[in-house]
Amino acid sequence: MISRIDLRGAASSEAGVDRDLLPRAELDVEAALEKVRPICEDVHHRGTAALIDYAERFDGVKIDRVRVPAAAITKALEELDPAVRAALEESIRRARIVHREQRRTDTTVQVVPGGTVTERWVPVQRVGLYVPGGRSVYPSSVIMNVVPAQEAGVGSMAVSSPPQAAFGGLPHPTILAACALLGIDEVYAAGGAQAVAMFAYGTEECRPVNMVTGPGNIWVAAAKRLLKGRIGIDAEAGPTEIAVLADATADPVHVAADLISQAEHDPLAASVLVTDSEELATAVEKELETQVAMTRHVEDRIVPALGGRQSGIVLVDSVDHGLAVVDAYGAEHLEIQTADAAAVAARVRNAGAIFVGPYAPVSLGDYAAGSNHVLPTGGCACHSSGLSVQSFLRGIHVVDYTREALAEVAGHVVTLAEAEDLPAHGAAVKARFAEGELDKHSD
Ligand code: HSO
Ligand code: ZN
Repeated sequence: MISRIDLRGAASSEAGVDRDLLPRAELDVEAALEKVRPICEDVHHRGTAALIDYAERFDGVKIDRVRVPAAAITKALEELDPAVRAALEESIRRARIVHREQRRTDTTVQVVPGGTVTERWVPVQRVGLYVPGGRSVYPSSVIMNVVPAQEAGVGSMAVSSPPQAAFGGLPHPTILAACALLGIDEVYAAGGAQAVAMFAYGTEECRPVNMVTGPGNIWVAAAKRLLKGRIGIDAEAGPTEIAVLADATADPVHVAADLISQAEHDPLAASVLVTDSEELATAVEKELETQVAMTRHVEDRIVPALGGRQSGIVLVDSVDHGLAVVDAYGAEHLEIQTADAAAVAARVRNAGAIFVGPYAPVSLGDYAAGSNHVLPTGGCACHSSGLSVQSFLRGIHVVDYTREALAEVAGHVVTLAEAEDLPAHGAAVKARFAEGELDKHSD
């Protein structure tokens, strides 16, 4: 069901681990760009009318407005299963505890007497959150996007999710209920690239936003890539990934369960075990057979995900070698299931999130650890981080210098301006002082 890749005997430094030997899915967003371009332009020009047409064409449902009425959102919460409501509330509570602490404070640095630079953290003014509605209806992802934005102080937020024929052209009721729990009352029934275009350009019903976040399929990713610049976007979300770094002390039952848990998302999901123990590898292979037979989504997602070239069991010489491999891979989720897991985890450099020891499975982070589950995929963990309060803030430098402080450094500014053949830059400084006045500051 899952292939083995034997890297034993290979170089063990990070530089020596060939990324191309490691399993990984490929997603061709570029090819989707040309398909989404006319859709985005159509929404730009025809607004709501275009969205209504696309609802019929892509979602198979006739709607006469895109904005979801407030009453539908309230009703969805009233009809929500109380156990699901309690779980969502606990998830929100924990996410808030963690994200609230992420809020950066402004810093003012006095560079010289009379010269200060303040870094002021200002929230993005208006954000659009895309929530998928096809195979994946994830109210947990609503929480993971909305909570950091709210804790950052984003003043205006709208959610969009595809209209569902089964629910009279409204988004899925659990998504609406999650919005209600989070205090979001501006919700639209639009999906795919057209929803991103709605947010970017605005329509009669929806004011344009400054930033669009949230997961989505390849069309959503392509629209975000196309409209980036006009809007800010979060990282492009590819299929989910789990890597487990485990030694002989790991429990194969846990490891197999965790590998299956993320394979359950998508036939392109990646489940990778990196281990120095051949016994563990064999035991996990056996466990996978047993556990897969007992779960759902087997043929359509789990079997293709585990059997795909993006998944595998990677055999390494040692935990140190394993660390080099997981750093080269840069997994979205990395579990450390080794002796002294915390010490091993502390040495990891590249991962979206790290889950330490036997009692921190990725599923905990998906729902209720308090951490965020919108994380970099496809190796982007080597340069990017997951969604956080920081994602919704801009650091604005506020430069405040007195006349005296400017005079002090004016000579250097003029010199650098001349060196760059930009004399007008120097002149802008000199214009503030009388002839000869700067000379006394020239040393
Ligand atoms: N593991 C997914 C998030 C998710 N899991 C939502 C369950 N629901 C990507 O981090
Ligand atoms: Zn998940």
